[in-house]
Amino acid sequence: YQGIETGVGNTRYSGQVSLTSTQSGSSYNLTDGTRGGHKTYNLNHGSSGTGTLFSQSSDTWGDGTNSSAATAGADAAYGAQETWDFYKNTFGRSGIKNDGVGAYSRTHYGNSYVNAFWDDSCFCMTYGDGSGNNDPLTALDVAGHEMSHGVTSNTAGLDYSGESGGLNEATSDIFGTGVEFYANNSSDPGDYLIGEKIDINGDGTPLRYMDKPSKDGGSADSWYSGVGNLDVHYSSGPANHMFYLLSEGSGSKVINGVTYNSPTSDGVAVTGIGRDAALQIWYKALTSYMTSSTNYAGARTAALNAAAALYGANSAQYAGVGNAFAGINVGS
Ligand code: ASN
Ligand code: ZN
Ligand code: CA
Repeated sequence: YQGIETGVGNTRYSGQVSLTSTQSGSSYNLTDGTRGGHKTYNLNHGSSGTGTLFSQSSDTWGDGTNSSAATAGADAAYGAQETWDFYKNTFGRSGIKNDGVGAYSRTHYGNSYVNAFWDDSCFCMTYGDGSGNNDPLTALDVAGHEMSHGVTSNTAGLDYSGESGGLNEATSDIFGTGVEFYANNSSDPGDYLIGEKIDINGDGTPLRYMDKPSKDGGSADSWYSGVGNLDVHYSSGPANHMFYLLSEGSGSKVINGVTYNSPTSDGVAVTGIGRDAALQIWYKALTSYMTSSTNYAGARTAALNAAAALYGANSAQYAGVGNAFAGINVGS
């Protein structure tokens, strides 16, 4: 017997979730036959190949702690599932290449590896276990961020350096955040913070802040000539900030219990158009108008073109894009 099943994941970061698994004879494995056959593997601290597909005799995965290797598997499988569903149900995109084919995830990479990454050459996701193998990098926004690198590679192909590199990184933060809000998980509710669950700084602070990116100590809040010389995880700041302003507007706001305070570069207040419209505009800009060399000025034109195509050139959404870019010192 072989068939698609609904199992239970006891995750580290997202509580108890349902996971699509596969039954094969008397065992179950983490293959998601409803999402392009996405598979989740255990590298068991190796750093090459795939390791082994998570397989066991029960369809309950992990115990919510690191003492079960399958806990990270459950988080990774959940992240892949929610990322697939976000792209499918928000944009009608079927998988990273929009061809209905799933990727695969590898967990427990190396030892104390404090990163996660998408690799175009294997078409796969890899997660480290974090410092002291204690904080696996398997949170929902990280999963969505990394797999969105695959979407960018297969669409605009934004070069991973200079201003286009910052736009590439911001695109992953924007859609990773989109995945987190989409999942609507009570253990990991949507926010405009990146990596708030993985404690990468060891003091409980997130890796990045979209409302005011400079809070991370390295990111730029607004565009300036030379912003492209920053590391791409810092030159992403202005675009993350633009996306926050476009979604929620400037000033102070509490969302799901988190307080944001977003300034504009020119002090002119900006009104948000809502996250759903902002996501549609950024996705259309990425997939229809941006190219590998798009810079911040080009991103503004791409987003304006996208807003005009989706909502019309006289729409509040079109005006909102212009205002949000003005708020990061791009355009007027
Ligand atoms: N986590 C890093 C990132 O997505 C790893 C990388 O691929 N540069 O930016
Ligand atoms: Zn990235
Ligand atoms: Ca987040």
